[in-house]
Amino acid sequence: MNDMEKGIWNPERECMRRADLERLQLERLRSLVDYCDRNVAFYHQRLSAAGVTAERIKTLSDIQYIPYTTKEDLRDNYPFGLLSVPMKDIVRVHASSGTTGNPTVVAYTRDDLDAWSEQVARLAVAAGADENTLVQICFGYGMFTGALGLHYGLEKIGATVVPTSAGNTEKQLKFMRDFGTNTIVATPSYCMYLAEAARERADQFPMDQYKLKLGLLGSEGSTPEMRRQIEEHWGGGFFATDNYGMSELNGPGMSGECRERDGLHINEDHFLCEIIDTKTGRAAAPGETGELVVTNLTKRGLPMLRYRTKDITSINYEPCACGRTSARMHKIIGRTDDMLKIRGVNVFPTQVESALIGLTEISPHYQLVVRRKNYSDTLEVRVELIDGSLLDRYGELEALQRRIHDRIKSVLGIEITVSLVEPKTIERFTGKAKRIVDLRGE
Ligand code: DLL
Repeated sequence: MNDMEKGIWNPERECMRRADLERLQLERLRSLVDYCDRNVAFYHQRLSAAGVTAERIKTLSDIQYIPYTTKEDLRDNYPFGLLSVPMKDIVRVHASSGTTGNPTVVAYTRDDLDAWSEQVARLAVAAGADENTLVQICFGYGMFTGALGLHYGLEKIGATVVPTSAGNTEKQLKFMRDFGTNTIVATPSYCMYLAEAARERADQFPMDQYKLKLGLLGSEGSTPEMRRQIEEHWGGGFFATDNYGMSELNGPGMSGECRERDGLHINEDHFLCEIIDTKTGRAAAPGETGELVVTNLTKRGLPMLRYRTKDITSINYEPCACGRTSARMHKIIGRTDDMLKIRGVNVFPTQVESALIGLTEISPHYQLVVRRKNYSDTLEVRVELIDGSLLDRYGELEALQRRIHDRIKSVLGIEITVSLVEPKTIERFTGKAKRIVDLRGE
């Protein structure tokens, strides 16, 4: 079954004929609805109120009758209200890093962990990993799903896993050089941070001491331009893929790029995806951009029916040049809730990032500061200089500021202010970068 040599871990599943796949999805959806109805009081009430039973699901489009599940539902049932099995059958618990209110708790049976490892294994192989992979996992171990998710998936394919966790730059770089680490798992921003740190030490440790060839990056958005910079910073043919997932849907493993990097392959036999119009809750037209809604067809410990991810993307059902037939989602464009609305205009941090990349005078670290003045929102983009002495050369500084301003303005279509700050003054993150500082409530 495992066909790593051809770069496909599970061809039987990843290259299914669509008709066969849809038959399997329907069978799994019906079984999941029946399971939720019988084993989770919350779902039983929701499904009964909507008049939905497994028998009512005759085609995949009948999924529309199933009510959505939201993050608020998980929080309201904190910590274990949505479990479908007794605690003795749960072998792992994770939680997402909620900044307000109760965190979102998720739980796995042994079968859930097996399915999760399988999902991650497929995406790791699609990215180019195999049993010769020696990988440093630079995600924080702990309640976050990223580290253990990738850890188990990579072990499953026979890779050598080094669980360095996030932080401790000197150790990370030393292990990379000494172990001959060829693969890194990290957020794009931390991968960039490590590359910068390696370059800063290049006098002592030349860049050719690093053997990194592959980055399985994910857990936060990044533009193609940012990826190009990360790859250039590491050099030596370093190649990075984008990987998507969320705790509520196991963690990493839902979708990821293959070597073609033309969309993120969805593990469709496990995840039934829909795109909806956030405002109306209705299905978007095929290929249209909207909010991603996911039903985890195989998860049992804490099952997830029609989960509203708040992530914005579109889905392409055309087969890929890599040979997989699985649908591909577009890189996440933003979230319905980190989307800033500035004077009526939707703004995503990724738009600002794409305007900044390619300017040699600035580093890839930036922040968007939103304030409210006279009932109107203002956006300040704080950008970090590479050379601090520019701050003393007023003419040059002003010209750079104007250039950045004009670039961002032409992308966003709204007036903004640009502040250029000293090198290394914008906070660095070992996990997800926080780009938005929202001071409107103050
Ligand atoms: O970030 C799971 C994960 C770990 C995915 C490692 C990939 C690699 P959460 O902490 O629950 O789970 O955060 C989920 O992060 O709804 C997206 O908004 C965002 N996100 C995750 N991956 C990407 C990505 C993990 N590749 C939330 N691009 C999601 C953009 C992403 N946003």
